[in-house]
Amino acid sequence: MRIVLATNNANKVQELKTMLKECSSVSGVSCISDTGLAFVPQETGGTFEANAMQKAVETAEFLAKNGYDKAMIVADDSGLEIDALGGEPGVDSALYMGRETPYTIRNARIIELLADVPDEKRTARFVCVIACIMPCGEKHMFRGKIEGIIAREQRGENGFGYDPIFLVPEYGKVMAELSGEEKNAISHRGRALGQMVEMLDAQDTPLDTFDYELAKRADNDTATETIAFDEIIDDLGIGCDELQG
Ligand code: ITT
Repeated sequence: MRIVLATNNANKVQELKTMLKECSSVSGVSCISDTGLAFVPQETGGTFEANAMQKAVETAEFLAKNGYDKAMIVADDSGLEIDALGGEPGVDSALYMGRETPYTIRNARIIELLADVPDEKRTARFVCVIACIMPCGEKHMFRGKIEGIIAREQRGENGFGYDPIFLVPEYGKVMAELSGEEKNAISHRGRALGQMVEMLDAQDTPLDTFDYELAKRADNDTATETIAFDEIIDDLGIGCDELQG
């Protein structure tokens, strides 16, 4: 089974590719930019589930039109929910204070906003929903989360985004102080992806049935099959397999 990651976030790509290396059901992982094509799916759903499935469906539809119709498409919608901010930034985590605003500035601002919030009310969680569309059109969603505390200062050099302010209580360290391996073992993304890998490993049909080179392009004269994406779009936002932390 080959996978195309429906994300333009290089940090997510790196984490997902690293974790999928261990999966025996997966023969190769690419991201949108690896195909030589450029595509930015919309995220207008308002929930992690709706956005993840929207990204998967739109990317699958775009790639199928360009000849990439036999890979499994995997999208990730994720973010940080801070209880003292009423769940913000939440689904808008990438856009919070402006997409181009450096995370050092965003994280400093969050620390400032929470300056008077006592330790016991600084609770937060990272959430990740992975939506995938199999080459046969079947779709699945998996949710992972990790609970933590918003730190009073930024620390650590690893990870990305809000990792420098997300304290993981059992480690006594912020996420950005954990190694990649440590983060992937406990993170929202690692937990959601772990459920997807379990689903792949449990498939009865040999997955290689659908496995072939991602080399065809729309301008090739080779005929390509396309998946019934209209059906998938009709079902957008439903069909969550598991909703567990
Ligand atoms: P794609 O839509 O192309 O996947 P994106 O960055 O726009 O990329 P999201 O809409 O899912 O993706 O926003 C996710 C944001 O949540 C991300 O940009 C970070 O700000 C934050 N985030 C998600 N996972 C994180 C993690 O593991 N560590 C730190 N911040 C994270």
